[in-house]
Amino acid sequence: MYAYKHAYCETHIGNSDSWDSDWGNSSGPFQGGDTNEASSILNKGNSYEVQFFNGTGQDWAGGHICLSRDEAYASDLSNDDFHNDNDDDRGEANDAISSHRWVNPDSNNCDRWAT
Ligand SMILES: [Ca+2]
Repeated sequence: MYAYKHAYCETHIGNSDSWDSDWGNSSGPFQGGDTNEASSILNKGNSYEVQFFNGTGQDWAGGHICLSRDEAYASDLSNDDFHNDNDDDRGEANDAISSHRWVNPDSNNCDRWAT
């Protein structure tokens, strides 16, 4: 998966074929200022979906949004909300992703898909 600071995959923040439970700590593929920065995301994986979270930690709880397999992408997260945000304001997923993991497509972990 790939994450970018701006819409339409401009200004690469980072990429990972693994998971990272905190994009703001000092370990893993995403660190420090990478948290709450992503405005577009891409999944080039063929086998697994990517679940992105508003929060951090290996409980993988709280709001999430997903990308499906085979080059699914969200070109502008200002159109997207986390799954537990059902108000009328769109765009809360923008500059708000703080962790990610890969999930099996059969796991039913994803309740909302980025567009
Ligand atoms: Ca990290």
